[in-house]
Amino acid sequence: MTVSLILYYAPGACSIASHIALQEAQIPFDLRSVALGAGEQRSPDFLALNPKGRIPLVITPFGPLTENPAILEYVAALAPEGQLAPVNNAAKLAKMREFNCFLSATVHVAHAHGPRGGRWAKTESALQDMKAQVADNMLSAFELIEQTLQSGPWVLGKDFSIADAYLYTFARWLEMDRVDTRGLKRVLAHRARMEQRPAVQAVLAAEGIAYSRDGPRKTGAEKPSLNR
Ligand SMILES: N[C@@H](CCC(=O)N[C@@H](CS)C(=O)NCC(=O)O)C(=O)O
Repeated sequence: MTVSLILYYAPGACSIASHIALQEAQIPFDLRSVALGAGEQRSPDFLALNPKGRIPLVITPFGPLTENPAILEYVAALAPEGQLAPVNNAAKLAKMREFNCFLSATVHVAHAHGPRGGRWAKTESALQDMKAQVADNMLSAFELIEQTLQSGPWVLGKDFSIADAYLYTFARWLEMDRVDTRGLKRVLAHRARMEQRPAVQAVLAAEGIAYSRDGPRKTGAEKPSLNR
């Protein structure tokens, strides 16, 4: 089945998970960049497509689709032979969803308390308190992920899946979040392993963003952005 998809994204933002999945799936899609720093996500045109005012947003034949976990599973369903999700194994599928839910509801939110603290608090001292917790909360979450990666090389073990694209998204932010990564050897190795994949390399080039610290460093400097 050929579908026509459009991904609204911002360079280096969480939309990179959906971008990688689309690239891995080798299905045709178009890209539209959204200038988050300029507030384009709150423009009437964008809000008409996604009233949440967030990316990623994918325009599908059945209308707009938001939320990374949902987009990732939709893309996986379009990919041939279940190469991006264990669609025929209920237990593995549930484990993958468990992992993706943790990323979406805990890891992403822990990160957002830094750059987007204004969603939860207004006073300067409350904002500073939340910012100060980001590194610790991200580290606690990533220590659990470090255990998940014990069997490796991928989140689900030997099979690559959309959970790997999603994990890579947040692993890219560890330094920005001032996380002490010394105890996260498997996470860092996973991040470097992701950057060996041609699909990830194509996405970094398309978004114009840099490899992570241990990656092959083939692209130029990351564009400054207020993306997350
Ligand atoms: N729960 C959503 C979160 C999406 C989200 O927060 N996206 C950020 C970029 S990483 C965004 O659009 N931020 C713009 C803003 O908050 O104004 C998902 O997982 O897709």
